[in-house]
Amino acid sequence: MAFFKKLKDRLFKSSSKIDEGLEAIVGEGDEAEVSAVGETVQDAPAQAVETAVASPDDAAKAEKAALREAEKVAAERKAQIEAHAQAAQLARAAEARAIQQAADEAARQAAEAAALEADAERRAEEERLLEEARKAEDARAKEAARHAAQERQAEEERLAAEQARRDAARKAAQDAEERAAAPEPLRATMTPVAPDLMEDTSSSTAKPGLLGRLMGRAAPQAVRRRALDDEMLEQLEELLITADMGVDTALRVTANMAEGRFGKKLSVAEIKQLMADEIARIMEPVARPLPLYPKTPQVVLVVGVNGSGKTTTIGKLASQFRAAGKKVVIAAGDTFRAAAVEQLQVWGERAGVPVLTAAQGSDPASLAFDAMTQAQADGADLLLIDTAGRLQNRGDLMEELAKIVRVIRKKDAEAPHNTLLVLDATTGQNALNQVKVFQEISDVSGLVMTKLDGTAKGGVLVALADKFGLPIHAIGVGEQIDDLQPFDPQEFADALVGYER
Ligand SMILES: Nc1nc2c(ncn2[C@@H]2O[C@H](COP(=O)(O)OP(=O)(O)OP(=O)(O)O)[C@@H](O)[C@H]2O)c(=O)[nH]1
Ligand SMILES: [Mg+2]
Repeated sequence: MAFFKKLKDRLFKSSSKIDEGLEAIVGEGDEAEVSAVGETVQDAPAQAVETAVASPDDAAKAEKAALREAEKVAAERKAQIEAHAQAAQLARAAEARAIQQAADEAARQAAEAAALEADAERRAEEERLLEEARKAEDARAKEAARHAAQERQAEEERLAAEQARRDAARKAAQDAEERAAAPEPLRATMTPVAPDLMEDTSSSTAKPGLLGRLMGRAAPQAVRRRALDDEMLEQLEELLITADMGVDTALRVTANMAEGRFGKKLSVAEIKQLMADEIARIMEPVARPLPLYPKTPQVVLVVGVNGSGKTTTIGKLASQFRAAGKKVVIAAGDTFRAAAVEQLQVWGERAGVPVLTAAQGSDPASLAFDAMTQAQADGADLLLIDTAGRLQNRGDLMEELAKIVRVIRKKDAEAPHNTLLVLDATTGQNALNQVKVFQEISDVSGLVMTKLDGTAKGGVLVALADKFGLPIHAIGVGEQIDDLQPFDPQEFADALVGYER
């Protein structure tokens, strides 16, 4: 019995260490078998002795039978013990398998749980990424919508500006027509600045006396004044901006006007003078006539957008140089339109200057080269080259201008000596943009501002001087041959603000 107890104890104590348990079991089994067989064998002779008392034969038989019986019992006992040992071993193995299975099951469940968790995490991450992508897409859509709205607005503003420009041009044309009989000076056609200063004054106007009123006579006009304050400066700024001076330049002009004068009472005339002087100060450094060089022929390349006044300006320039005793040749480099060539021929005739032309659609660069050859052969002082202003295709125009420059440089490495950008004053602030664009595609050396006779937007010239500092060689003040004037900053500034000296 001790064997089973030990076995049982071991089995349950060391169930996790199956190997060890098995060793121990097998070791103890051998011992138990030996002692069990011994016990059985000791019991059997006792019975045989008891039966031998009856008769010697019978006793011998009985002893034999008892011995056989004892052997049989011992064999059965041994078989029984072996069966038990086997059953116990099977039970232990089954239990170990069950434990192993339970462990496997636990591990499988843990792995499954981990996989589920990983899966949940992955799904959460996917969800997060999707959410982010959705948000990014939303943001992109919003941005695109905002951009489209801005573009729409910009387009509307551009169209409005275009319309305003056309209206101004139409009005300018009407004004020009009206003035044609007796052309007015530039000054009279510009919008006087500071028109509403009279409304806000600090000094009262004396009323006419009784007699004066009865007689219908007005009292002498008192000079109205207003203290220079923030509000007034803002009004002045706005006024300058409406004259297309641009915000930055308008601010600079008013800030300089205010310096040391804050709180001071100023009359309209004083304000106009201050303003005109400030504007003239900005314009002074850029007022430079077209420089003439000793090297001839001096090549002047004339560039600018469609309709800015290039051809007209070339006609006027040719006429003035001719009048100054210079020999001039014109090249009709705008071979794109037949009408452009004819227009230039008319100007050439008026100015008494030869105009070199080429067939419509032919290469302007080759015409420029021929014109250069002829100008050199004729000993001309100046070669003025007209160009097409098709900015619709900037790349083409850039290439066209670059090619003209390339070929004339074969004749004179320093040509063109001047690249004149012609700007239309009626385009207002757009002129600033045109300068930027033409500076990118050509080597602009100076400006001519046309149509200053018919616009309230002359202020853009101040902004141009302030921003780019390019020389302003001349201004166009009409369509006639002598309507091109040297640029006089003080006269221009006075005309712009409506100040009479
Ligand atoms: N009032 C006024 N009109 C001008 C002035 N300069 C040019 N013009 C007019 O502006 C229009 C266009 O002038 P053009 O000389 O043909 O302009 P362009 O730059 O050669 O034009 P494209 O050859 O089409 O590129 C014409 O009707 C000119 O009479 C100016 O100073 N004052
Ligand atoms: Mg032209």
